[in-house]
Amino acid sequence: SSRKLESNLTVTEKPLSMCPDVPQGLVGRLLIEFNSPMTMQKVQRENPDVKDGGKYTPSDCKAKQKVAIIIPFRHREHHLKYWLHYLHPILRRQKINYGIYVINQNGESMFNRAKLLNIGYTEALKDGEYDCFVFSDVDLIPMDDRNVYHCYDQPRHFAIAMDKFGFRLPYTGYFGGVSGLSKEQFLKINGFPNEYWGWGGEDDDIYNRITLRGMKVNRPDSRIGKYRMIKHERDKHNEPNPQRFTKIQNTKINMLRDGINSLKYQLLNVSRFPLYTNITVDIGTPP
Ligand code: UDH
Repeated sequence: SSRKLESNLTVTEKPLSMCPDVPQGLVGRLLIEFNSPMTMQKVQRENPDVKDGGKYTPSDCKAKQKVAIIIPFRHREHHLKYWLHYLHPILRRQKINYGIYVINQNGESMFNRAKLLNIGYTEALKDGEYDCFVFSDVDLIPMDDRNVYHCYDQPRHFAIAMDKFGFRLPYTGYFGGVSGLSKEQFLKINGFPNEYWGWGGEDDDIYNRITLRGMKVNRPDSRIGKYRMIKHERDKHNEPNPQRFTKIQNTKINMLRDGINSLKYQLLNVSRFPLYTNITVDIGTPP
């Protein structure tokens, strides 16, 4: 009946307005420490509004972007607990519509950070209509929530002032730690290189790709871009790559064939945990 229709219309919720460019409710500078004991159970209790697989959507406004946060990973469970403990509340205050993807390299062969990030991009898109990708090391925590984890007009470098580098950019072309590219920006550079095995160089290669395609890295103010890194020793099977210096000389040629257009891996497992989605992959071994 029309009465019924009328009452149905009254309960229809009015559409949410867009989230403001500068989110309300940010607190600014944060106290970050890694001494207090941390358990996954505790972090889960702290974040009841996060949905299975580590998904969150602001409830009081409509976010402009959908952001996949990609973490390259192997044997860093202890760091992941702190990362989730600090980042979920920050991202919530930033009014980000997001999902967390931990890309776990199976086995003990040489680590390959950039290839894991390419896999994160690919797998996240199978799971949701993401238009922005934030790539974060598992041991880096922003010290200020005004460092907003979404995408910008140009590729964004977030981790510009880490404690281990004396809170300064180590060199002008540094693009390591935490970065963010829109889907369009990522595809414009053919994604990231798959051929950097072991530590180093892959972030410089990404920086080269960005500038070679006429884009310019965008950064926050240095007071806002401060980070704490969880102290750790060098991991096994991630030794410095001696080829990195020559490889970054050849980005211009190599980026045409090595990237998201040449990515090959084997998907082993996808698990949705309460605070993140774990994706375990076999990425092969260096040639
Ligand atoms: N990562 C892992 N597992 C590994 C290696 C790397 O999860 O075995 C991931 C993790 O997200 C890490 C990121 O890749 O944050 C970058 O690797 P890294 O932390 O080894 O690189 P970073 O430059 O440290 O931060 C280099 C070793 C410093 C040794 C200092 C000893 N005092």
